[in-house]
Amino acid sequence: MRRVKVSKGIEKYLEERKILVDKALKEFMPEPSGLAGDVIRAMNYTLFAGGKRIRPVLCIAGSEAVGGSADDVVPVACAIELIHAYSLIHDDLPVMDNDDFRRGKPTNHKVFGEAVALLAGDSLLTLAFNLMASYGLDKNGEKKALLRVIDLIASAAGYKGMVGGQMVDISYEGKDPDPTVVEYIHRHKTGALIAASVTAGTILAGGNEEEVKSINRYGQQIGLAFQIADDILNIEGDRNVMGKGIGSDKVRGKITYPSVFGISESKNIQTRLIDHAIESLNRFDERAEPLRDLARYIIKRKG
Ligand code: GRG
Repeated sequence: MRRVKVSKGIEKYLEERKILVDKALKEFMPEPSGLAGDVIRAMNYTLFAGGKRIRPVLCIAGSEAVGGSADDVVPVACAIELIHAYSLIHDDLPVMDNDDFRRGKPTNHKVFGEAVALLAGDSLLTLAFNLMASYGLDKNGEKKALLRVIDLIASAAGYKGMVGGQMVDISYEGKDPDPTVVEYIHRHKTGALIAASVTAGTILAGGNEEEVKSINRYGQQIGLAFQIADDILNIEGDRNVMGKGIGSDKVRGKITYPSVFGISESKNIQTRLIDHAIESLNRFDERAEPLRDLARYIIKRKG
C-alpha cells in the first residue's frame, strides 16, 4: 500500500476557512427566543457542537480554484453545513442509527428529546434554503448561477442523493456485502453532498463548463473516498478523536467497503480515488492546490 503525504499547510488553510465559516454561521443563526425557542436551541446545539466544516471549506476552495473568493460563496457554504447538521441529527435518531454520542457530546435527541430533534433537523434543512434564497434576493445579478446551485444542492440532499443513499443503507443492514450496493450507498449518502459543495463553489465563482465538470468529477471521487475513510475509521479509529463509538457498523451489519473488500483493499481503492481526483484537476493552476491537499487530507484524517 502506497503512503499518501499531506501538506502541513492544509491544516492552516482548513483552520482559517473554518473560522470564517463559524463566524458567518453565528451571524446567520437566530438566537433561541420566543415560543418556539426550544427548536432554535436544538438547531444551534448540533450546529455548534464541533465539526470539521469540510463541506463549506470545499465550497470555498471550489470557488478559489477558479479565482473566486470565500465571500462569494459563504452563504451557500453555510447553507450546506446546515443541511449536513440536519442529516446528522436525523441519522442519530433511534429510528435510524440510534446513536447516543457524536463529536464526543450527547446526540441531539438525547438532550432535547426525539420530537424536538426531528423538528430541529427539519428546520435546519429548510433554513438552508431560506439562506440561499435571501442571498439571491440581496445579490445583484448572478441569480442564474445561484438558482443552478440551489437545484444542485437540493438534488444532492434529497432522494436522488443523500436521502436515497440513507434509504439503501438502512434497507441493506444485515444483508450480504455487495460491491454495487455499497458503492451506491456511499456515492449517494455521503458523496453527493460533498460533490455538490465543491461544485457549487466553482459555479458561483463563474467557472466555465469544463471547469465545473472537472471539479464535479473531483468531488465525486473525494466524496466516495471520504465515506470509505469513515468506514475504516469505524474499525481502526480512536474513540477519543472520533467522539463516537467504534465498531458500530459491524454490530449493525452495515454494508461497508471493509465488509465487502477487506481493510487493505479498501485502503487501495481510497488511494486510487484520490489519485483520480487530483488528476481531474490537471487543467487547474496553483489556485487549486488546496483542493489537491484536501483530497489527500480526506483519507489521512483521524476523525
Ligand atoms: C431524511 C429522516 C432523514 C434522514 C436523513 C440522509 C441522512 C439522514 C443521513 C446521512 C448522512 C450521514 C450521517 C452520512 C454519513 C456521512 C458522514 C461521514 C458524516 C460525518 O461527516 P463529517 O466527518 O462530520 O464531516 P463532522 O462532525 O466533521 O461535521
